[in-house]
Amino acid sequence: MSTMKLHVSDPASLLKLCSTLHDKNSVEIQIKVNKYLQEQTEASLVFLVPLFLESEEAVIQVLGTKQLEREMRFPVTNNALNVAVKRRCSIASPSRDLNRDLQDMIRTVISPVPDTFLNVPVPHPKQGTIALLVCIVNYADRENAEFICSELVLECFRFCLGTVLNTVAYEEEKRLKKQCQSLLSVARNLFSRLGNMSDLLREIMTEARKLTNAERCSLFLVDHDHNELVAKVFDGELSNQAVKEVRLSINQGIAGHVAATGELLNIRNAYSHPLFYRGIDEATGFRTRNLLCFPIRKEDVVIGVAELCNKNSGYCFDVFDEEVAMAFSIYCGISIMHSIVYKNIQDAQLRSKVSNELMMYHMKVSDDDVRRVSNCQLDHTKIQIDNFSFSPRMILLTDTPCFVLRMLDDLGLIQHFRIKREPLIRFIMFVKKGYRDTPYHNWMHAFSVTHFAYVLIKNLNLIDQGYITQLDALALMISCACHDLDHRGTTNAFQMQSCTVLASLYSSEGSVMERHHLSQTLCILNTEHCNFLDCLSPEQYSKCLDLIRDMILATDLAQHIRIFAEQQEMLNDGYDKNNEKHKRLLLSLLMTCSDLSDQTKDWKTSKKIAEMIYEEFFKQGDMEKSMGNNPLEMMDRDKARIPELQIQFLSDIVIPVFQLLAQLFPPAKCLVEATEINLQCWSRATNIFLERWPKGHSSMEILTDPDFEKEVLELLNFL
Ligand code: 7OP
Ligand code: ZN
Repeated sequence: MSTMKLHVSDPASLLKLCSTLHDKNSVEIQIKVNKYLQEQTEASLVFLVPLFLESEEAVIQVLGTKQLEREMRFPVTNNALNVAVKRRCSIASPSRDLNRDLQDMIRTVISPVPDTFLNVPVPHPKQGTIALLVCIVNYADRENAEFICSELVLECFRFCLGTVLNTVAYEEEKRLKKQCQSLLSVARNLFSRLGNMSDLLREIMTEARKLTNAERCSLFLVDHDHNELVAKVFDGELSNQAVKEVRLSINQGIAGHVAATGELLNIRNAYSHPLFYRGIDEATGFRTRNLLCFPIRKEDVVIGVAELCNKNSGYCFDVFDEEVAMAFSIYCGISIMHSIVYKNIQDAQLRSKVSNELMMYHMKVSDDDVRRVSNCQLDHTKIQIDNFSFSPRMILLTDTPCFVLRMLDDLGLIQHFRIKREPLIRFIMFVKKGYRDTPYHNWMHAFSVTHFAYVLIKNLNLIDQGYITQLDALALMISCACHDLDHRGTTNAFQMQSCTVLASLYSSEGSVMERHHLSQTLCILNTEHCNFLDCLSPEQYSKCLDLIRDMILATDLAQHIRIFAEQQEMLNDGYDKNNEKHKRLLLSLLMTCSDLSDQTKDWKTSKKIAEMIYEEFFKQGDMEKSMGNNPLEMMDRDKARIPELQIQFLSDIVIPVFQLLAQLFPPAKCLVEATEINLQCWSRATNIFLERWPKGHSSMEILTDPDFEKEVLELLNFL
């Protein structure tokens, strides 16, 4: 226990010191310790250098009894102090081996700076590392002076080390917390300016100057194509577009070096640095003293360089500034990249808008086309189109716009809403053009669906009986006409599987194609001279668009299957005309019925529709095969047993839908019956089909063989 005995210290003074170390402030504590050690060693100056081992940094806050205006941080690695740390014993070093800054600082307390000073390392009793250094300047000249000083220090810190280290660590934590907070608020500031690149760059420099207390700043972006640096912000002023851009070669000067190496440069004396270019100072009369130049990266690539010039208040940039600059540069990199991405997205959006305008312009429906429809010479009373058994597909393609007009007229909608004919006709003709030439999902399909909705509204007296309003009826008719706009003859599953543009736009919300049909509808509606809905009040207009949205999305069979149970429940509980939810379910049901209405026509139609649908399905199946995917059996021309698939489709989906309709509207029973006849036909067809199939006929050949249709009909007539 002899080590516990004090060799040189005066126990009373040391105890007195210990009893006063209760401040929560490392400066106060260091002043007291320094003062004690100055008295005991009779030195003119004692100061402590606490070490942060993780960061290999030293920090000096107090010289003797004087608190520095600004704490000094520097790396211990390249320093005279490091010798004592490495050797772990007291050592007298020449003062000139100290940092220039530190020498300057000491000069403010003792001038001239003495030649040597004693450096005493204090080890951490548990960790075995050096916790701090004590520097003793001008100590009493006595025998064994160095030994006595070291002993005084070690004995002192045997009691005070914990207090000193803990307060220093506590303040370091506080400093880091503050640094984090200020970086966070910088990040918030930067990230709110992503929409405007020049605004962002200016703000980056303002923040960088604020954080490091620099006098001036410049920012360069790297132009990798030309190996050049482009000056974006000079001295806090955004470079004017009118003034020619300032460009530097990437291997020129300090900024070029930083861009090339990606490493931060902290230059304490600009004029003695070989890379420094005096030309600018000479031209501007500005005097550059010191520089902190750091890279801004996107991942590993340097995309920019920031140059901070002249630390205010006469100091140099220190380790603290370097640290902040590196953290800050990460935010700069992220915000610059995001700003670029944001700009690209905005540009892409604008370009797509412009090209859409161009397309719309060329797709333009001429005034002549519109006039032809509005002056239609057809005798519309000659054919009666308003019954369930009428086949809209027998109407000539060129006459269809006129018939849409006639249906809307007949429902009293044009008159009721005072719809202007010209934009309405133009809208209808745009919609017609918006369909592709696919086997099934083409304009004739949309037209026949629209016709069926018309027959439903008219024959079931939906408006007069208060089931739906005129606005609902209008939205229903528009939805039918538009519900498959720009269909590509492929399913939702196909879009997802082959990662089409449409899938990337809409797959997260489901009903990929239906969302596209809706988007196309709104696009046409917003085209010049097409918005025939501007006669609606704003409330009616937005309600109408909501209805259109719901109804187009309802044409996804997956959506129908989701809400089928709700529709059943609604009809079992009794339909309530005043219930908004009931009305929505009814409108969805009307859409589904209209979309599937082909199957309520005669057998010839049912079979013809199957031909079209399987032609489309098989084309998709072929594409899937060529992409190395396995199509559904239904889409595979070598596997699809069409009659069986039709039986399944009619009995599982179509008949239940029309049964629901007939449950609410008894006159619709005929639709169920007509579909059931087709079901029977497909039943008969199964045998004929299976007979021919093994003989090498493809499923499509069998279906399109005229004898097939006849044979099925004959079998039916036998009944
Ligand atoms: N008749 C039809 C369709 C066969 C009027 C569609 C499907 C689902 C299950 C078959 C099946 C097809 C589907 C409409 C009409 C149109 C139904 C969506 C289809 N006869 N199909 N078919 N459909 O996905 F067993 F392709 F748009
Ligand atoms: Zn459809």
